[in-house]
Amino acid sequence: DLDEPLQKTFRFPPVKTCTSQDIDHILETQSALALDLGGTNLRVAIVSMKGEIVKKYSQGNPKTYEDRMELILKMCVEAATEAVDLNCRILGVGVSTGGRVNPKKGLVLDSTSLIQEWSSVDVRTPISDALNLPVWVENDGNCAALAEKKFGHGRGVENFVTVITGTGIGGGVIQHNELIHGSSFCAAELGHIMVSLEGPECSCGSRGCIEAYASGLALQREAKRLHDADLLMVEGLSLKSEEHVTAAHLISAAHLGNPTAEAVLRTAGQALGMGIVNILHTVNPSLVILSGVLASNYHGPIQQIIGQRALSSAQSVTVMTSDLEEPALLGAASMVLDYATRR
Ligand code: ADP
Ligand code: BMX
Ligand code: MG
Ligand code: CA
Ligand code: ZN
Repeated sequence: DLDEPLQKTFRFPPVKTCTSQDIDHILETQSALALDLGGTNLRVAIVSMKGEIVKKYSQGNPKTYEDRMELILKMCVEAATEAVDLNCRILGVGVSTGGRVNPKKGLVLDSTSLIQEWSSVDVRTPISDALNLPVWVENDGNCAALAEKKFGHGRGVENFVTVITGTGIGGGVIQHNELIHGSSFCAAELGHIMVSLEGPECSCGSRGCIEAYASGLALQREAKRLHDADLLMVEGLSLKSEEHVTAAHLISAAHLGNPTAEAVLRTAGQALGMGIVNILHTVNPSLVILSGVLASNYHGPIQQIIGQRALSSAQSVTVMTSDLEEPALLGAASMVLDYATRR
């Protein structure tokens, strides 16, 4: 409300009446398509500006390049079509994937055996061509860190690290408010921090990596081993004869007091804890955020190992469990949403 003299100085343009089309446009929610490709699952979601997952699609991640790319395009087209009915305006596509990623080029450089036929792959071009939208690609652990920075416990935190457990273990490092990528896009592969000279084999080809001790796949391997040796079952644990043995069974068995399962879980927690101490001594974050299906099981053990094994100046770190539903998907979306709203 300007004073009269000012109203004369500033000549306001005539008020334009909104057409119903303009109003529809305003009511549309600006959104992103987000993809997450992991060792087990392929997820696609429509994500709103506020970080709400409007709709989510899940499939197994196919084992070959061809099948995977075909499914990616099919799921994206389906989601983009449904977005119209949901009144979501898709601004672009964000892709989170396991493997070393060159985000400038939209390339997956190389992958461990968790994702087969996923090395030297141009992920951007086929998706961008099929949907006619801009596409961002980033490593899944790095995406999880971006999600925490925008929507989670990492908001306003200058130096933090995230560790996400799924089939493997992903990581992301925020240093001075930015992701670190390193000299050849291999920084923050935190799952492959080694905590023993020998140790279990890892899907990266090495051994003793924290992923080989504490990931979903590692716990599933141990669950099977115990089951084969008749050491898994305990009163209260239900496992039908045709049912697959999973990490969840091992965790249940441990919680039900099976001492062998407890020992496996303790070793996993210790290995992960040691790995995190190594991270503290490398980048000295003020916060470590744990996410993924196994996060809550590891929170206590990690804090204990930090207390026992970290240098005193690193003890001030806070360890938290994420409260985000799907960090990797949300981080993938954030690349689109941040770009679209840049000033
Ligand atoms: P991806 O690795 O494909 O990104 P997810 O993050 O969805 O996939 O994690 C899948 C992994 O988590 C699988 O190894 C699965 O066995 C394990 N998992 C899923 N649900 C549970 C659960 N409730 N408890 C323990 N492990 C689980
Ligand atoms: C593996 C590696 C990481 C990834 C991590 C978590 C590949 C294909 N993956 O360590 O890049 O961040 O798994 O992946 O090289 P997820 O399958 O548990 O989501
Ligand atoms: Mg994942
Ligand atoms: Ca990473
Ligand atoms: Zn490894």
